[in-house]
Amino acid sequence: MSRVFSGIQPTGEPHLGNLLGAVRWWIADQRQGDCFYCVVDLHALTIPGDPAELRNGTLTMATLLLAAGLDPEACTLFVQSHVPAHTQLAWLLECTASVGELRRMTQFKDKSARGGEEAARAGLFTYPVLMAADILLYDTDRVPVGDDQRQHLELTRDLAQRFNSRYGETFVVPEASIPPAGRGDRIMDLQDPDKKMSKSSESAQGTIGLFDDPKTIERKVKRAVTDADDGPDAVRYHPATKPGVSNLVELLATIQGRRPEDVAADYTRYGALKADLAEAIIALVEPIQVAYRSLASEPGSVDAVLRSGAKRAEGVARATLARAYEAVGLTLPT
Ligand code: ATP
Ligand code: LTN
Repeated sequence: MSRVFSGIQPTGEPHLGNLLGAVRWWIADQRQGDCFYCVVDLHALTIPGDPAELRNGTLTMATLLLAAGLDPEACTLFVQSHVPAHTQLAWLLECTASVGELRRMTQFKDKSARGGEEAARAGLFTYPVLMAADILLYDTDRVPVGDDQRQHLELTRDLAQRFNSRYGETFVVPEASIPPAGRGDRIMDLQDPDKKMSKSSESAQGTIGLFDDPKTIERKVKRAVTDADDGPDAVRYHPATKPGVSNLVELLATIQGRRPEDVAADYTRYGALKADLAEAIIALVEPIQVAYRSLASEPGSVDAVLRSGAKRAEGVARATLARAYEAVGLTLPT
């Protein structure tokens, strides 16, 4: 059985991009492989945030993942900070990565641009190394993520290969598993279709939150940016020249499991496309919200899932860490 690992940050409102680009694939994988899914709370500390929000966000995210369809009988769901091996391996990998290659990470450039690199947290710079540690600890074969994580996965592979050639075979070299282009790999912001839909963006109107109510979803979809021309053949799938409408077509196609070109052929004007899209999104998120409310009414059960998840994760992670310690010449306490 192949080993699958992926992670999601607990801060900010989870959105449609997270569901279509990642979580939906996690659910589909959970009975095909031996899957570990992680709420990466340590990664959330790389940007400013409120402790109470992080605390609540971690439980909210775990509850939402279960509500969306993760089955704790079929996969291992846990919180990153509950398994200390993640930060322990991260140090060995920081001593494997170079400053130059971390500098090339576009997510660091984007996220540090706001407040300036000088003020950015050092943890934001080393973020991808902790992510590599997450993945490599579990002898992971496959990592289901959205397209924005491609570069981090390449780095993870480079670090695994470098470590193996320096110290001897220690890590499995993982593959990224990204949805096919146009099938949820990169959902764009509805107000700014050149930017990806993101938890940390300021564009609340451009992001469809998984907790949004039907009215809000309708409004956001209706106001989504398209282009000026709304003639009889305005609906076309052409991301390069019509990014706004192509994103809407792609969303509907992804939800319906069809090709974007086929969906575009069903419509002429924007209005009908937007109405059908809003309806499809509501039908997708409503059952998740219902399940969420029911799970949230008994938080003790989610805690129990996380506790047993951490226990199982710990067993696997500790063995890999011991191998890596041994390989670099650290002595393990007996
Ligand atoms: P942030 O904006 O704070 O970086 P995020 O919205 O990217 O957050 P993450 O927790 O970093 O969310 O990502 C969880 C998963 O969702 C990752 O696999 C990521 O690739 C995927 N993902 C995030 N945004 C999108 C998107 N717009 N389209 C497709 N997949 C996405
Ligand atoms: N960096 C990812 C979140 C993340 C992750 C991981 C994804 C942290 N560790 C391990 C896959 C595997 C993000 O920002 N989306």
